[in-house]
Amino acid sequence: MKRREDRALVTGRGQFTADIPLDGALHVAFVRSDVATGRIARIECDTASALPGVVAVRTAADLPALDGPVVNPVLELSGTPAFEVLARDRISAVGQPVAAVLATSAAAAADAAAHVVIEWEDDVAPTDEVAEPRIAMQGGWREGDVEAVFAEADHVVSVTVRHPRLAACSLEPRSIAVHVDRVSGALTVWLSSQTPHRARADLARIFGLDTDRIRVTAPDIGGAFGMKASLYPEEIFVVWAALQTGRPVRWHATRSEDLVSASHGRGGRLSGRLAVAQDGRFLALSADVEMPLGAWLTTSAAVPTWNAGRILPGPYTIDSVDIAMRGTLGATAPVGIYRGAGRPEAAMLMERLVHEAARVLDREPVDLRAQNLVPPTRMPHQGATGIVLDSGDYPGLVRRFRDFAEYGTLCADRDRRRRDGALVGIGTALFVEPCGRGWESARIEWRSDGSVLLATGSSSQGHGRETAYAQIVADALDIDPDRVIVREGDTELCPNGIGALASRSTAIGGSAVLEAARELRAKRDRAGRDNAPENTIVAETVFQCDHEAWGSGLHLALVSVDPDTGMLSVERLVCVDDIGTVINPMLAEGQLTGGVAQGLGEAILEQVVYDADGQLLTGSLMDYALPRATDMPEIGMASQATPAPFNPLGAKGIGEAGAIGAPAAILNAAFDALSPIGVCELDMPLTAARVWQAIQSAKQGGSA
Ligand code: SMO
Repeated sequence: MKRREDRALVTGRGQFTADIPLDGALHVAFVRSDVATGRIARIECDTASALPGVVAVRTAADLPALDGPVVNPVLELSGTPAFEVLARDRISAVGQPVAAVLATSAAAAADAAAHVVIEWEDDVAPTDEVAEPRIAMQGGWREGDVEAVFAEADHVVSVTVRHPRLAACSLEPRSIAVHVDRVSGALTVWLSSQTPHRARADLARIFGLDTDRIRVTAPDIGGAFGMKASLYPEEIFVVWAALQTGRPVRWHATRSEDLVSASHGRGGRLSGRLAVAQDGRFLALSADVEMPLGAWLTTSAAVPTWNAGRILPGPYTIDSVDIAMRGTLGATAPVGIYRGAGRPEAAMLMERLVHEAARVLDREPVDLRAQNLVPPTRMPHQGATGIVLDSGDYPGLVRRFRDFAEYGTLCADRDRRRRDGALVGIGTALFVEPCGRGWESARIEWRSDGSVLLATGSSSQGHGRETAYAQIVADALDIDPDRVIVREGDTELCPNGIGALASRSTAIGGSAVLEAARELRAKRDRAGRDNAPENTIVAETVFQCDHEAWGSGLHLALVSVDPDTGMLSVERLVCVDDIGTVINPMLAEGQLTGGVAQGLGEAILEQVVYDADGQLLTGSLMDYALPRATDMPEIGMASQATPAPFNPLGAKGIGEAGAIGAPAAILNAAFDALSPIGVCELDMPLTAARVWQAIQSAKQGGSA
């Protein structure tokens, strides 16, 4: 079934937050800090205030103290920085909002913002903050006598991986429009969000309002990727301004505003050691996970660090682990969840260690993995960090991969090209992916005209939920999907819910939809078809799942390197994934493709760069390199399904799989291509300049 959302979207009839008509709305433009640290000496607003169309210029002095997001404490939090809507005294990062102009048009607001002058006093140099990172969260796991195992192991391999800091770059930047009802004072907030109910709860808390006085609507969303799961200072300001003026207020971020102040992803430094027996058994793992957090903490700020640590042992039986994690603050934009949220970091470190172990033991890497996998007979399996792998057939996945990828032939081709002098490599990555737990809601009505109305607490961030949920309902009720109307992303029309994140919207959200549909069917059968046209039948469920569903995948990259320029080409990618029950293969393929594109971006192109003064050097898409269609190779895709046992759909997640598997496969392939000429250190993104430099260092025998 094709995406029913697309007809409107591709004919320009989608309705994004910026498309919402609001008569007489004021537009906001933010004046942002152009230094990373320092004290605000004076803000000169008079010139800006006098410009045509300007209604007000606001600074922190005009604002009450307003709270920010509440950080999900999956790790022990310490030294949580203050949250500020507009900087009051001290600056914490380049791009931090310092003042805001309210004007009758977006252009007038932007013009006036350019006339606000901020005078600074330097007191702390940003480099000092970089030199002494402040720890804001930490945690870890110790299982077994790790040091003794390392001391006695035949081999110990070690690896350090530095992840580039990434920008989510959703097609639609952050966007908010707010309307205050003049009579009731009730607030309507259109917000480009993947978590509308959470946004409502946060706004109610921050402004001391009842939740039923606030309606948050997430209309069409042009991507989110984790970046739109937490409220931002800018958004809180817009709501405050609407409440304060009683007028509609709106703000639609520019691309550059998103690059400088939306939450970034990745950026971690992970190092690990793996103890391996001569016969190939993995004996112990020790790892150190250090993640940047930026200047303030989003709702899920701790999640990437926590995920990276707990998922690290992956699909392998490793009984002894010593894993330490830290999140550190810095004078930059915040770093939060971004497609994968720690899963890519875990897979990368583990799979680099596996490839390194294979090199040292002179073993074939896929073969070495197969020896150490948790067997299906031991599912569910509790790992050393407390994670419970619910299901999966990892050896089966390996067999399917070997067969589908024609792995033996690919390797033979590589060896032949290598003998002819080419720099060519194959890398593989086997990973597991936890896909949400907790609850989600759904309400279904059988209406007198024979249509079925589904309202889901889950939501879409542009990833086709309307289509998938209509299919689930149609299957359960044995009706045509066209008869199913889907409402999502609206706190007034939908039951309380969580939203679209953590690869949960099918496994958890879809299961809630299925349970509600089954209940509806049972009610209808009890009522009998004769009564149905007159009496609307309703079913409402909250589905609760205490176990995560764990997807898995084995991805392969084939790369070649031009020895003269360092240009790395990803020639082929193969993805074999186990996502349990698949609702819509086309949607799954789309999700995987998008994830692979973002994973390839991390591996070879993308990087947010700050200089030593904390200045952002990648403030536009001229400098921040997103993958284009021509950068994407052919992707071979195959699947194997082991249904998830703890949700009624049997579904696992696919939204993040490509972003997890692709970078590790590509980095492993790059090492495979370049280690024969002595390259043993390479950092992402694998730009031509970096690869060329690594080749030159190796030639001079100076590679670290
Ligand atoms: S990184 Mo996600 O949207 O949980």
